[in-house]
Amino acid sequence: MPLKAVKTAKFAVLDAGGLKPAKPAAAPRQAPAAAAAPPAGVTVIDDDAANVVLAKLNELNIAHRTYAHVAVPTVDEQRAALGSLPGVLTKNLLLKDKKAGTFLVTVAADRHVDMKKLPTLLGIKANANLRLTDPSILGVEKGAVSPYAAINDTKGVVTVALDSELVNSTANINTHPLRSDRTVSASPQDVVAFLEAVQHAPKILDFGGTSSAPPPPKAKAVAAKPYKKQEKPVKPQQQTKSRNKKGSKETLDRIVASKTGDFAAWYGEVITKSEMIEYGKISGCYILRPWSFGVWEQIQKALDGWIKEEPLEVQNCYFPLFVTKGALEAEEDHVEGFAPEVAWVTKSGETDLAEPIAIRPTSETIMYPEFAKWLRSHRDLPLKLNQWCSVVRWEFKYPTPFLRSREFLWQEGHTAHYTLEEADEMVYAILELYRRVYEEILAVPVIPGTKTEAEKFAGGLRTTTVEAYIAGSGRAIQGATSHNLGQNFGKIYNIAVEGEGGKKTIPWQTSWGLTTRSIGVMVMVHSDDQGLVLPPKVAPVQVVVVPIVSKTCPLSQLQSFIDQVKKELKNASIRCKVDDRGNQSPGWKYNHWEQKGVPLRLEVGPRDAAANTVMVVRRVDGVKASKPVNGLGSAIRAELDDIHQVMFAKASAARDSKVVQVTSWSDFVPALNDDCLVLTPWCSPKNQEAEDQVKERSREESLALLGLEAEDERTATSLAAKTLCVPHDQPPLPAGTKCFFTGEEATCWCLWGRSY
Ligand code: 87F
Repeated sequence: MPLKAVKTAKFAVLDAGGLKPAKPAAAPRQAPAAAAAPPAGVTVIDDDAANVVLAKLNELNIAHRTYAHVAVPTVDEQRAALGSLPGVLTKNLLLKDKKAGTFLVTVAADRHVDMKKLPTLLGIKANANLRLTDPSILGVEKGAVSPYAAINDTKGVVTVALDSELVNSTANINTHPLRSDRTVSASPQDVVAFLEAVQHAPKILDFGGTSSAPPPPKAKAVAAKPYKKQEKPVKPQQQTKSRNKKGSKETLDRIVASKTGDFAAWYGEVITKSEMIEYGKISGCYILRPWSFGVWEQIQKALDGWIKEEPLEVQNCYFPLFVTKGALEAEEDHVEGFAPEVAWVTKSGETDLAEPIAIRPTSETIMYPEFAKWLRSHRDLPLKLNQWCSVVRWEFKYPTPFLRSREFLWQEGHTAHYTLEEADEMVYAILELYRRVYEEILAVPVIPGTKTEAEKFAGGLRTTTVEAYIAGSGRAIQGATSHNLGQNFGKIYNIAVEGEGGKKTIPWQTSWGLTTRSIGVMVMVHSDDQGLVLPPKVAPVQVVVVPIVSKTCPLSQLQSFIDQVKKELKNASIRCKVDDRGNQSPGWKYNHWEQKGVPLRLEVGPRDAAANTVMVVRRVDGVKASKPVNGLGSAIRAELDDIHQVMFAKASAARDSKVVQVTSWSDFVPALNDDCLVLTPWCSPKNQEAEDQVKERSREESLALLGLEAEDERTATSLAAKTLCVPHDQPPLPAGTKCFFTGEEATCWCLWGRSY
């Protein structure tokens, strides 16, 4: 709903000195609308240096105008004083619930706030008893409350919520800088920037209802270029400075790009600023810092445990990194197509090797000659091996950390069985474990299915896959694969056993792999503009404890209470860390751990210690709740489980809203352009020719819509649709349903999408 601008006409203007010029390096900000002459009875002053809000606005180079007037503790009086000043006046409600905490809710002055719906909107218990509370906790008097007062909440007690209508409007916000005889006019984005800078990044919520004001400019019609996503504004560069204990300024390098604005830039910032990735010296090679390697260790721990236990009983092993030319090239189908990606060692020192040796891109050709030696009798079967290692594939396509790198970590499993059925069982059992890694560990929903002939691993019989969806880019991504290799490799590497009747039998083999790509998928699916959001099962730190220390309450005073909190958590096997660094403020620490995606923050101050409680804040939705220290371990466990569910539900809803069924070609490319995964009735997973045609036609139609001639060959994200899989969970296919492309009788539903 549009907001209503202030209409009446008795206002005062401060001189333009209140509008500080931006420093040359700072991103220019749009100045508030020029003001007319002040009405009688109003004094014009420059910014008051003693006013910490005005000082902060200047420090942040935020363009603003300050208006001086008589004290106007009510909105009506403020409106009467300011008259036709362009912009929106605000209603500011400081509300408290004993358990849920304190909230400052700011909406346009004429906006109705439904108090019944408010708790749910704020993400607290629906029956929370929110009451107006004394504004002295924000260091202001009644009538001077505004979002700017958050600057005085150095303990981070208050959660600020702004109406999305207010934030999305082009109208300036006119509100008090700690005193009711001043009004500051600044853009909504700048009010948000101010709040972020004072460690009170607001919740932006839709309060519904009606109010009227200048509507935001209409977005350009997208019809001309339906596929190109609507441009979203990129956040201006921000750095958060917060006072530390000693009063010095520490700078937190905040994320600048937004997930909806520039997804690729946003991803790059999230993984570097959360300290997951450092760029290596060689293109496509990345350093996994402890924060991402810790995630990988959790993935490893889960999957490694599952494959080792009954009924699978896979054993871990390790094979060499190198492979001879002969072994690598023994299986033509397998290497064909992959050959350009193989990296070779050709020298030792200055001497050429007699024959170059390859660095493993996968280990079939290294392992299977050994299988041939070890497998003699059917009693030697099944053989089930796995190795955790890195592999090298010298890709030509542009690399992306985690998703596509030249060296990556994975596990590769290789098994041999007496019968085809046993091999199939193995393939599906592993696929189910991969589904569980994504859904139960990473909280990422996936679609299990079988690849078409065109997309399967050429060296095998059939390939199964789990496919994930990345809403931020509208693309699908293969999460992991599990292949039934049939007897192909057995024939090539002479693997044969004496069967039950004494007859020579070639075993049926499988191979399967899950890589560090899974970390990239997890980051892309869950993280937000504040940074990483880690699913609790893989977070290297699940709970960070931040002591709220001050001059009157040094750390020593809280130490024994903190030890008690820590013990409770450790006893419940919760990975926790106390951030007791003395050189950073609590606010800085909140932002730092938020950027690193730690699922829960416990704020521990003197009042909490006295009450034997802690304030628990969730990364996923910012919900705060006070919890007793007694029984804290099990309460936090339950909270972590709930966070996992919330993350999975959120990601599932985002994915499900983009899975559509299409039965005719005319709807196909438009659906792709709408970032959808498209389920179509399909003639046959074996019809490679038709599949190629769909790929080509979807590419051509998309290019034509964009007015482009060709795609960059190195892009990892083509415009062409690919088959992702034939999902194992098939919708009903009524007899007589026709293939959406060939018009032949359909045999299955096939899932298509643009993919990584
Ligand atoms: C690149 C160069 C050489 C993929 C390659 O999926 C060979 C290959 O064989 C290659 N890229 N592949 C297919 C890998 C198949 C299979 N290997 C075991 C897996 C899972 C783990």
